[in-house]
Formats: sequence, structure tokens, C-alpha cells
Amino acid sequence: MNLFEKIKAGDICSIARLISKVERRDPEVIKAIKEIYPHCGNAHLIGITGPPGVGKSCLVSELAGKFREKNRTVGILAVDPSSPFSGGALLGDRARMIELAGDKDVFIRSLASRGASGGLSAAVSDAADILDMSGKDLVLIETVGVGQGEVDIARLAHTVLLVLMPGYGDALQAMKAGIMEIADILIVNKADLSGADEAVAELSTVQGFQGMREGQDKWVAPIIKSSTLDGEGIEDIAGAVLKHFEYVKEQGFLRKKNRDRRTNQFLDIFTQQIRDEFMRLVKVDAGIQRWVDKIGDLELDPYSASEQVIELLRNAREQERDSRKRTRK
Ligand SMILES: Nc1nc2c(ncn2[C@@H]2O[C@H](COP(=O)(O)OP(=O)(O)OP(=O)(O)O)[C@@H](O)[C@H]2O)c(=O)[nH]1
Ligand SMILES: [Mg+2]
Repeated sequence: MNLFEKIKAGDICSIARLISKVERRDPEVIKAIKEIYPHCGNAHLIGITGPPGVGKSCLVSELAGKFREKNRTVGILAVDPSSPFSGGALLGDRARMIELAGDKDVFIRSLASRGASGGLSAAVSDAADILDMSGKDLVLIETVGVGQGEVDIARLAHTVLLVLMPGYGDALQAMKAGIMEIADILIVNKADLSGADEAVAELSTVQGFQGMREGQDKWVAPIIKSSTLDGEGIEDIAGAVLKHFEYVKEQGFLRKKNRDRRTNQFLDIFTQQIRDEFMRLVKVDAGIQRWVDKIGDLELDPYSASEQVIELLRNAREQERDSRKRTRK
């Protein structure tokens, strides 16, 4: 079996090896992704985001356990975890994690921005594709922070869970607009602590912002209280996650979400490759080097310079169209 076949069969070592390459942005990965791409699109991608320390990782492991009870296979990606980890310690040294660690239908990995020169966003997207192709029904992606992170989880995930905890009312007021736009399910974790009901009340007051959600105004994000200590709310969250995916599919949003994600992915790759190619050309072409120097010497402003290049592309496209017309005649 080659690497591709092994991953498709869910072989944990092969998945891990390829994701490591993805993390390093190893050029070999591009070849693998090209091969994998047509086989993606079956997994439900779930983003779990929220401020540091609210219990996202604990929640992810509880949810993974819950989905396993429902016989779903699970992939877990923790993006740039604030605390270092090794193996199972990633999601806390908890009984649930140890249980998951021995399960071949669960794959757990963290991705760090260290050394990811092509951007962490690209690595996360590729890693999600690999897990998707390996046959994972659900891919849980934990990211810290909302909106300010390098990884735009709302673009990638089909369902976004925003996790808060009692005492986050002030933080919420500050970020409410942005949050309410991306969250499909709102969670007040650590409900075993005091102040959970107040946090829920606070959240419901800002839920009016839901109306701003483009094309999805019928879905009102449920607010769920949870505690990973006693398991409160976990079943409800798992149920809401699956219900949201059904909703997204029924309303025809799934296709749109996937198309938007892929368009953005293409644009990211395209701009990166244009940059790389341009920097390569500058090194080998003295004419281009002189042209770039003009920008530095204030003889040419960067806006006009960019417009000149776009004009070149446009002309090339027209020329090609003309020559195609001529060959048809
Ligand atoms: N009381 C209480 N503590 C919890 C609960 N869930 C998690 N914790 C604790 O909160 C702390 C942080 O939990 P994590 O799951 O690591 O939180 P996180 O949001 O993933 O943290 P970062 O990844 O560092 O942003 C740990 O000490 C957990 O034991 C809960 O439901 N109740
Ligand atoms: Mg965490």
C-alpha cells in the first residue's frame, strides 16, 4: 500500500507522518494534497474556539468520547495550544483522554505555528483534509481566541462552538458583534462554578446580533451550560452539533460554505505562490530588479506598480483569447 492508500485506510502512523509534513510545509505535501483533494468533503468540520483556559480542550475530549459512543469516528486538531504537550497530555491527563488514546478511530494532533512558514491557516486546512480523507466523520478543531487568531476558524469549520465560562461577561461585551456572527453554538462551560446563569443571561441579551448572520438567519445559536467535571450539557452539545450540520445541509448552506472555504484557500495559495515566484524572478532578472528598485527610490509608487503587473496579466489574457479565436476560425 502506498501512503495515500494507507491514509485512506485510516492508518494512524501514515496520517501522523503526513500531518507532520503539513506542519513543516514540506513541499512533498503539495503532491499528496493534490492526490487527496478529490476524496475530501465527507467530514463534518467543527471549530471549538474561545478565550484561553475556559475548558476547550476538556470539552473537546468529552465531546469526542460522546461521538464515539454514537459510533462516529473522530479527528482532533488543537491549533497552537498555549501550553506545550506531549501525546495524550494535549487534552489533559484525564480518564477520558486515556480512553480515547487507545481508540484507533480517534486521531489527536496539535499543530504549532512554529516553523510553519506558509501560514498556520494553510496547515490546519490541509490537516483537516487529511483527516477527512482518512474517513473521520467529525474533525474537531480547537483554536484559541476569536477573530484575532491566525486561523480563521469560521472560514474553515461547518459548525463553530464558542466556549465561555462564568465571569466572561465583560470580555463578551467587548467582542460580542464579531463573536455572534461566527458562533453556531454558545457554551458556558464550568457551569459547576457560580455565575453560570448570569453568563447565560448575558449571552441571551446579545443574541440579537444573530440577525447579522448572512444567509443563515433561521438558525438561532443555542446557549448550553456545560461542565466537563460532571458531564453536564455534553450530550446536549453533541446533539446541537449534529443538528446544526443537518440544518446546514438541508438549507443548502453546506455547498456554499465549502465553496467559500475553497475559494479562500485558493486565493491564499495563489497569493503565496505569486509572491514566491516574484521573489524568485527578482533574484534572477536584472530588469525586474531595476523596476523594483524604482519603488524603493520613490520613482514608482507601489499602487501603480501593482496596477502595472495586473495590466500585464490582463493583456496576456486578452492576447490568449484572441489567439484562441483565431485558431477556431
Ligand atoms: N471547574 C471546572 N473546571 C474546568 C472545567 N473544564 C475545564 N476545567 C479546568 O480548566 C482548566 C483549563 O482547561 P482546558 O481544557 O485546558 O482549557 P482550554 O480552553 O483548552 O485552555 P487553552 O487551550 O490553554 O486556551 C483546567 O485546569 C481544567 O481542569 C469545568 O467544566 N469545570
Ligand atoms: Mg486547550
